[in-house]
Amino acid sequence: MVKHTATSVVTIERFIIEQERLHPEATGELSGILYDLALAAKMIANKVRSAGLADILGSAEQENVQGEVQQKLDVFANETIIKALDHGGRLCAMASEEEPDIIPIPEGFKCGKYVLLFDPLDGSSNIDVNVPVGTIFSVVRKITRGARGEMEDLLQPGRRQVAAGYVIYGSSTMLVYTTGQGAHGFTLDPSIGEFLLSHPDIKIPERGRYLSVNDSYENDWADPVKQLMRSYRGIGGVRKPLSVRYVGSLVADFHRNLLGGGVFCYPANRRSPNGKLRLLYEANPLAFVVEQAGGLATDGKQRIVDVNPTELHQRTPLFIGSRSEVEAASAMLAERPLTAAV
Ligand code: P6P
Repeated sequence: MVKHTATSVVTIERFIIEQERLHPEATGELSGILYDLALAAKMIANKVRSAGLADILGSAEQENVQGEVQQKLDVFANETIIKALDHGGRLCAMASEEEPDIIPIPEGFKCGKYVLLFDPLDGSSNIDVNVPVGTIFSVVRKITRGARGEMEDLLQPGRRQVAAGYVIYGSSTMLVYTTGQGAHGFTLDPSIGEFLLSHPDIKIPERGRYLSVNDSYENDWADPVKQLMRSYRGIGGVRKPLSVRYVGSLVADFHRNLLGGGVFCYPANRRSPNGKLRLLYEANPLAFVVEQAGGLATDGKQRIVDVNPTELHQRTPLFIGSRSEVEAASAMLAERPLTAAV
């Protein structure tokens, strides 16, 4: 494997090929999925970039000045990803935050050996106020016998992921992904329409700087969670206080903590007894990325990637980021029930 630095001019396509060559048995199908995701990301980035101008904000099905029906951005993102990947012959099924059930490969298209699960545009309510949003994706292998994907292929624990990552549509557009050989970041150069390697082999700082949590739910948290948040804030003098940074957009909060060190927490609370974030296409892929970067992700009782899914859109409490802070969460929460405050 060529050792790249941030000054190497390496496109994501070239990097994917180099990683594929580490696996002589590779067929190129997983590489093809990553190419197609990068293409979809460029198309979504283009739309997000001009959203404020194209009267595309806010509610769906508005007619713009040309009388065209405007799609909501998350509908656009969802359809862009499906159309970019449904005919490549590498997938046997997909699942999306935007779709209630399994997304089959259209009749007439070849089915492949992988499954793609994704959140096409997480945090899309933030677009209207120009806050960064993101796409999150997870790839697992098909485990059932037939050609077409089944729900069982979708409901796999995160440790079975073969690839995962996210795109952040922020001051620049970045794609961060892993195939189990480190976590790597690529920044879109809009002048040439290429994702270029900008963050090779990302490593999250062992100790965090930032705490990302919405503490308006504090009254609804279980006592151990309240105690954990106090310790993160340095109350009791056990830990150095973390700076609170909460954007309210998961990918933006996660990405800042990945690069700068920190912990993102979305605990269970009385109103959301299983937390708010989705296991299969939000927590699992980010957990794969953060573990590859040397961090951790837990639901308070176990590694996120060890949770056995039972439903496609199931939610999970999430504590994810720097090793020191997530280990503190596991230590403080694991012994005691995390049912919300009674
Ligand atoms: P709250 C956005 O709606 C989202 O799904 C994530 O991107 C974000 O981290 C979370 O919800 C914010 O939730 O309850 O703090 O507004």
